[in-house]
Amino acid sequence: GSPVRRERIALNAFDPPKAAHKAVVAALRDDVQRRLTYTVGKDNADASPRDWFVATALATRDRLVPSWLASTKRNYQEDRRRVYYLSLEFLIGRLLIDTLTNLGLTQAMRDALAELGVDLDMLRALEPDAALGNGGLGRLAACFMDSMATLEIAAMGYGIRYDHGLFRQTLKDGWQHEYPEDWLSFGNSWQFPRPEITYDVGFFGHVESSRLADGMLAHVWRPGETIVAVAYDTPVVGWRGKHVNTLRLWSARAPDALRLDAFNQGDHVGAQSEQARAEAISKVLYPSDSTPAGQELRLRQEYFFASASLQDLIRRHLRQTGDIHKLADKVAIQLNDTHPAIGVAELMRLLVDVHGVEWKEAWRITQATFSYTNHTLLPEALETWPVQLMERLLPRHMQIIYLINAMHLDCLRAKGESDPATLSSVSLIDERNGRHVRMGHLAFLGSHKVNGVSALHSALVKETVFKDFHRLYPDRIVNKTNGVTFRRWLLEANPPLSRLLADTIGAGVFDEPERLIELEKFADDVEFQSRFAAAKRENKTRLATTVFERVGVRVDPAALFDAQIKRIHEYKRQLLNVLEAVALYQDIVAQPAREFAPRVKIFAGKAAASYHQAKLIIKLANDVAKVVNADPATRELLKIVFLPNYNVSLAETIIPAADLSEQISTAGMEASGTGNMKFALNGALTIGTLDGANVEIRERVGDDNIFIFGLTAQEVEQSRSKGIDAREAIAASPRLSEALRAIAAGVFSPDDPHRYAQLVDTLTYYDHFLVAKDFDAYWEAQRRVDARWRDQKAWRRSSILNTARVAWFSSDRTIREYAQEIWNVAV
Ligand code: B1H
Repeated sequence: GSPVRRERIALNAFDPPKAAHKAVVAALRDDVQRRLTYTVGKDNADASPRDWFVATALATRDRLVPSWLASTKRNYQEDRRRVYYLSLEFLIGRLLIDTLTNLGLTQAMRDALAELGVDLDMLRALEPDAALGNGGLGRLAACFMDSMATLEIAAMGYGIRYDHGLFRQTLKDGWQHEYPEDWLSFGNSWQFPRPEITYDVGFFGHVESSRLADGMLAHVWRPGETIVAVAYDTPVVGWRGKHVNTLRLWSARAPDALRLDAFNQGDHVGAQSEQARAEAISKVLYPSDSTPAGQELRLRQEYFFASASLQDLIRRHLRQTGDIHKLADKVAIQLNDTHPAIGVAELMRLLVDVHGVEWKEAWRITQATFSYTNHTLLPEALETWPVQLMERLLPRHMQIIYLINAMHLDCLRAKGESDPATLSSVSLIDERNGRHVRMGHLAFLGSHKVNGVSALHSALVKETVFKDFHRLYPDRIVNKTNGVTFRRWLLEANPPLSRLLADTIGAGVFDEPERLIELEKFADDVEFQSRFAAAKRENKTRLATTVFERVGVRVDPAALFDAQIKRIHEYKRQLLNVLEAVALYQDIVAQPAREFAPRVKIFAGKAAASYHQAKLIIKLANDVAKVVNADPATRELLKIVFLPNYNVSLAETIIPAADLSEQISTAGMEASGTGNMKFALNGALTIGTLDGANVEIRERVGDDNIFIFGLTAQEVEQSRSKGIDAREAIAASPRLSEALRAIAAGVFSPDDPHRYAQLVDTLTYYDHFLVAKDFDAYWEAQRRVDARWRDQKAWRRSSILNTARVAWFSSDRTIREYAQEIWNVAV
């Protein structure tokens, strides 16, 4: 951006010019007032806090619309290459403070509302989280949208406007219960409905083939069902409001809102049911993180949004260039995992059947346009669809997939590849138990670049799932280590630290995060250390209040705050953490004279509703917490809390307050992690395995400022190949034995002493995630944590060095790499 434009919006929360600030405050106050009166339609005296929220959100939105329209216009006028990010998940969270921050208007809005007698922080808490995602994959998409706008890339996100996002979790007696989430019940102030932007999306039916004059076959798909996709746009503003992109989410409607003919014939119920069937497609987010649902409705969701998005971007491209053959010159499409991979077949269909492009040319365009991000290696997570289902639901796409497969296998045979095992492993069809279409293979073949999300994960992608593909196409797989937006995860989530950074190294650090490295020279400065600790303390006090409000447990902000917050999954090993808590509790009870570092263990996270083992682990954490917290013998040395309904907003409260970040997955299983980056940025020290991006975090913060333990990915593989019976490992660890004995004996479940018998059994005989093998190393690493904590000077130094050295994990860096190495767009 030019210095002039910077100046105009340099209403940086840290340094607003006085006169300008006053004028901005007055204007915002009048705008909010006008919105309250004329849009909400309420008198100040009658306005509820929610009315004020809506008025404030709309007044804020008004401030980004001019930049949004200008960005859109500029994209057209400069005929810019466009990036489309296709994702079934966008885990956005709240937008009020995010938007104000990016516009540099937070303080001004706070002052404007104060003049109206309204408190911004009270309004902030009223906004429902947009929870259109499960976990890391969805949150990554949201961080990427922020960074693409910040880097002024002409980008658009495409997804589904679910009526209901990720379920709301409550804990009743320690058990998880799920309730529908209802983020739209009071409207959505950020979205612009676009009822005029609609596309037909077909399902079922048959394919008609006819011979053309030139002897070629033409195919027309006659769908048996048509659903209408309706667009809803949300502006996505980048840092300093320079550029605004669009997140376009599709909602499903029946072709005619109410089939009037049926209605008139008195079949009101029949007419409604057709509508209900159509609208089911955008009704609810599938609530499984890392394991696909495999149900027909999920495939309908995937095709629905892939088709609508491709039709929309092709229409835009044709309006701009009039030449379908130039699509790959003007468009890059990123597939966020395989969820939109059916788009490869859909683009081929649109090019060949609808736009009359010759097959080979269509394939060239498709490959040059798409690229694909893999987010997991878990075998159960790799999407496949039964051929029968695909043939029934999408008959033309099934034909196209067969044609792509034939072309692909012919090409390999022509290159001399004849090994049947290789050919069957790279086939798009898995013939092993019932025929299935492998969506990962389709995404790989249809893309010019395939990427993993951390250095370790990308290496494993080459060695495992895509081993044969990698040998055949050695240049296709690349690494793009994940990142997080520092706007949300530092500036907005952690005002005390942000102010300190601005004071110490200058507010410019939010334009150039690399300047965080300048903190290094303050790492041993006692004065700075105490200010750094004071900022942390402020966040911890705030979290202590939240903890008391939500679960009624008093925690001491002076204790070490140890947090593991993420989806509950066996591979993430919350169980390992709970076992360590039990062992620690037993130590405290057994050795009352020993010195212990006071600790608060904080858990939060949701389990997929059908994932029984994960739900039992939640119950165990709560059972252990109940006993430990009630036992006077712990003398406040150990408290355990499980905060319900983990979401983006709760993460924003916990992460800035954490001292210790638990990243303890079985090595080789967490593709990257992004919470790990957020914690380190906010000065928490990591205890973790050499998994995902932990490896790269260690490289940057230095071995002395992170607590690494446990088996490496290689050792995990070797260990598993020898068997997963854990009896030997348990016998070798008196501490683990004792903890398991107590759990199995019902010490933490006196109301149901056998509750954990099966869980302990499974761990003993089928320890697939190597909890037992890693236990002693984890315990020992935790005691290293204690030792560092007792030396507060050393702890603060490490904490400062974490913040100083993780600038590289900004999603701006990640997106710059995608832009240069995958999308071929200038940044
Ligand atoms: C990640 C998923 C995922 N990997 C299937 N895979 C889903 C798979 O609904 N489904 O079917 C939903 C989500 N999510 C996560 O992606 C990884 O586990 C993290 O390690 C990684 O940081 C994140 C972003 O790359």
